Amino acid sequence: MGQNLTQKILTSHLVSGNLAEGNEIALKIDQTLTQDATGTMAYLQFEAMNISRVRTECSVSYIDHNTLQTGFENADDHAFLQSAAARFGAYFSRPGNGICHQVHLERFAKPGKTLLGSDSHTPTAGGMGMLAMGAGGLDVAVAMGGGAFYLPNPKVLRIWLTGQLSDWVSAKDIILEILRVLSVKGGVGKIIEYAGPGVQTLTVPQRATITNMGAELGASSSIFPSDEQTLRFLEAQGRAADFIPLSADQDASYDEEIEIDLSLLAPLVAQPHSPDNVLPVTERSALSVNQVAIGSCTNSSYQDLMSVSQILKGKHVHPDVSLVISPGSRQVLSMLANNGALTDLLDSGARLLEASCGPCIGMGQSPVSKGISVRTFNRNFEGRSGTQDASVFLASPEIAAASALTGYLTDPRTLGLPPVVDFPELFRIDDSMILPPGTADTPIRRGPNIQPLPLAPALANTLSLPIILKLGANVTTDDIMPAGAKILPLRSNIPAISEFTFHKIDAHFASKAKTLKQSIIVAGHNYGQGSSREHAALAPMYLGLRVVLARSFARIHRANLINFGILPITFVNEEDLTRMHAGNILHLVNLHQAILTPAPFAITLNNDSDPVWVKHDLSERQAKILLAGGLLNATKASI
Ligand code: MIC
Ligand code: SF4
Repeated sequence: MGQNLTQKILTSHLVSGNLAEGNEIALKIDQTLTQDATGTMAYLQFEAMNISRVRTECSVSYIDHNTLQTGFENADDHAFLQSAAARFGAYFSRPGNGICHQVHLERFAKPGKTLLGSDSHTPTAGGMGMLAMGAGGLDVAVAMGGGAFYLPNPKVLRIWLTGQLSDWVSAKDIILEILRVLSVKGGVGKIIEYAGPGVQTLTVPQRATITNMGAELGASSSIFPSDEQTLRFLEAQGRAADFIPLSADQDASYDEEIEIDLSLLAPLVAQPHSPDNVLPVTERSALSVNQVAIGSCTNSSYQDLMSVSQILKGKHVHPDVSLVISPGSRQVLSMLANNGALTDLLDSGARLLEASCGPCIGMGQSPVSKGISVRTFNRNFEGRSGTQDASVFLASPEIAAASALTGYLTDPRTLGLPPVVDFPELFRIDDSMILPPGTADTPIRRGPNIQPLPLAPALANTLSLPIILKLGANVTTDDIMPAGAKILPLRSNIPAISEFTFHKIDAHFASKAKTLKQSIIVAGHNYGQGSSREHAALAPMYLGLRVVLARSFARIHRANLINFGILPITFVNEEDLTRMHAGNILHLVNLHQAILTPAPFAITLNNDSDPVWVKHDLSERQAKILLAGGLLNATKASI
């Protein structure tokens, strides 16, 4: 029996575990990426491991999230990261050079390799035939030090693409359709592999839009084969030498399969407040729009922005719409400037932002109160835009540009002939904003915003924990630890950022948690979906959260909880969640024994005689991490 593409890369990188069984596997990581909002922690953690230089083939530290510099904090982080990259042997992509995923695809991603990034959209590089995964900063720090990356052995879901996209239908519509079918939980525990005759009709940037938003499916990764399109992209980036052909064997098998006929797709939107709340744009086309935001790591490639410029050329943005555009990289921006498309955008009334994450992570451009914002981004969680009562619709660049012109949510097919964008023979290549690694004696610059890392206490054997919050399904890490211009600058200062934990759900959470000293959260399915930010584990740990009891967890957040010494457990009988309320006490006894044994165990709710049966699904490695009080403690103890 042949291998699928995922199995091929897993096999060639397997350090321990067995691909035939459903347990944990460990992989060798070839490349890492970090960004500034998670990178300061990752580099502080790397430093704490006392390893002098990175041991990967290539590690890149990007500055793309916090570039507003509203105070000294962001600038402190940038200086720290620049000096840390130089000292520890990583490349440093300077602020202004672009969004990590876009730049990585352009300049570093290689077919057949593994990439681990401290950002949930790292699978973007799967558009290049790379096995790219998001993780918490600490897991990335371990990988930078040459350590393996552990993950539950994934299932492989094949999405067989047939046909060809119709005019005005784009890669964004493909992934929105998949989200409609599978939901934000549909990819959990899976790697999504694309195959079929439709694949060759998609360029690498289109594929990257699809693999990028695989994160919204909860998938561990998404991957396309490496083929003629891959070679074409690499040649145009002056990197033909990085090409290898790679695809699944003809007789490969898959755990699950679905099929999508590209020619049947129509322009789609994801309605507030979830990326899987998808329907055809025609069903919402009467809706007035206040803001259109084009950019983010999903849709800010040269091809995307050229389409937008052609749609806007010679026309003017509707007077009631604010149109903001953030190019994905300096390469994209300079090509638009060079060929005149930037002038078309500016003449239409578009407001140009830096090549960075910007509004996607609430760094400016919050919509008007109760505003409708159409964004080409990947997440529309409530409040993420910075305006709590705004409604964010996710859509293709074509829908976004059309809506900016008309002032209402618009089916681009009403505009007539579609844009025609030639694939560049050669992109503009200028790596001068990527600083090569420096020498090991480079001094680290550490401003007052860089605070030492708090460590978790070892897991106690007996715990009586008050339920501090009872939550529903699909709680996001944006709910747990919001981002935005006010909070993001505090990412390297856990005592300061912890004050904002669950702020939008309960403004008094931090003070309550401090009064209780120790606590537990109970929740529904898919707890911790979304961003990889480990602050959503670190800050609650700092405030005394010891256990989360949920119906199920999102992969990255569950790993982050374990890494920071918080025990994630699930219900044997999901209905038991209905028995619990905030303020109740959960008693856990003989925990050490319980987590070292695979069997379910009983805990007590208040003084109820009827116990609550729970399970932990921890590997032995993870149980030991918890017993040590988190991965950093465990790693230190083993050095
Ligand atoms: C996001 O899109 O939510 C982020 C900001 O890129 C995060 C990382 C972070 O919170 O720093 C992600 O996706 O992992
Ligand atoms: Fe940046 Fe948004 Fe992409 Fe996250 S999803 S990396 S904030 S552009």
